[in-house]
Amino acid sequence: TQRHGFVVWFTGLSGAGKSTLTGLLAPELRRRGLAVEVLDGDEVRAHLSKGLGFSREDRDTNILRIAYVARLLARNGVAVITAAISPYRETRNAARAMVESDGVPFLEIHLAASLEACEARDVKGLYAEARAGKRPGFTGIDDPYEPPLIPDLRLDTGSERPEVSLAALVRLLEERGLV
Ligand code: GGZ
Repeated sequence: TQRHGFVVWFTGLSGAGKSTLTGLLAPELRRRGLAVEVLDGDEVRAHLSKGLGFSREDRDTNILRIAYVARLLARNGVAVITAAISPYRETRNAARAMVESDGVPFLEIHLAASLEACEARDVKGLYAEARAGKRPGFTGIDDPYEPPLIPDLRLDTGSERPEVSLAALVRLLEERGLV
């Protein structure tokens, strides 16, 4: 029996926990017998989107490429997890439309850690660089992030532990009959 693919689309600020949650969800889905592929912003920008910057146009190009590949994979039964900031509402909606045009379920998951929480962690020191003016156009500092109005799920990754977020996410996938 062919598995049905789907797309879990994480969106949130740098440091909101997209990669962390991806690192928990992917093995959990594999454990349940699903074929899983991850499209992480950093990884995609090293390969598929090499050379793109952080203007609105380049971010949109990046996101629509990720959506295109996610669609190809998911319509062949793969559970796809994407982890890019994807700051623009309209572009996320275009990503959803592309995926759903093939009848593939698309779940927009807002990792809603506040800017304050992300900046306090500053795992990679990027916020400090942005505040110092060394990274102009940094999301949340001097570049927009448009939160989803009606996400499939919103997780408070600023305060709750990643394992708790994961459990809520798996529950949603079960409710939707995807796992
Ligand atoms: C936002 C930036 C920027 C700027 C470099 N703005 O936490 P990270 O480091 O590892 O993830 C961020 C990543 C963002 O790439 P995405 O492909 O996810 O962005 S988008 O969806 O908007 O296309 C961050 C780093 O790249 N980074 N400069 N100016 N994040």
